[in-house]
Amino acid sequence: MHIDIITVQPDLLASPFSHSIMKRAQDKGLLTVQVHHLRKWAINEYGQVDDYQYGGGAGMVMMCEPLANAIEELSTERKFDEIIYLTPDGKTLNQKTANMLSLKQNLLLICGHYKGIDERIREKYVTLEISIGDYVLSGGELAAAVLVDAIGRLIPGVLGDETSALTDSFQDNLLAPPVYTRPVEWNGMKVPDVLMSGDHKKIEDWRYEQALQRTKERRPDLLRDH
Ligand code: 6GU
Repeated sequence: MHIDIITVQPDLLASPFSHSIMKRAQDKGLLTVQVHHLRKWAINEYGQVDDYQYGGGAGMVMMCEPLANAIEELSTERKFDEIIYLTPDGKTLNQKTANMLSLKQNLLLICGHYKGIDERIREKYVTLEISIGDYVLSGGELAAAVLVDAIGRLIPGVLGDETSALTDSFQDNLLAPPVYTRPVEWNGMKVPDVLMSGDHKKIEDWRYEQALQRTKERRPDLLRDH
């Protein structure tokens, strides 16, 4: 998979993809991420990419021309499966959307800043609008980093243990069960006996029950779709 990201704050996206699982995905050649500074497509020598909004009001709007030129140029290099705009008024990201996007070849992410991007760019180019939750960030960059991480680890072959993404929280609209490691007793608290029984069927049943219980208590809303 190749992911292009258009931003006015490339520094914010310099390091998140060079660690851990994201690094492994790139080292294995399964994921490449390219960050593009929108200034490259600025309309004048001052590097202008935003302007005042029609109708008045505080806050700048990212202009059509630089964005359109960036999108058009990158589209000559790659055929994008989705052009995604990160915005608080987009569809809230969930595991189902991450799964769907992890099977694509080429994605283009557009990070909004200030008051966002001119509506006409959304109309003409954007195929999917994503928010990462009901709170406001200063820009789309951290949301883009979250999205790339959520997608990247799901790309077939990225995770060493192929089954481990399948047992993540949310993968079946269930939260993950509790986990334990050594020592068997710590601060008077013991690891549940069943986990040391060696009975794989019993362990699997226990984990499922725990996951169900935890989801009922913490996220009953998820059980509707389970
Ligand atoms: Cl995608 N962008 C911004 N600016 N804020 C957000 C968001 C995105 N998702 C949640 N809050």
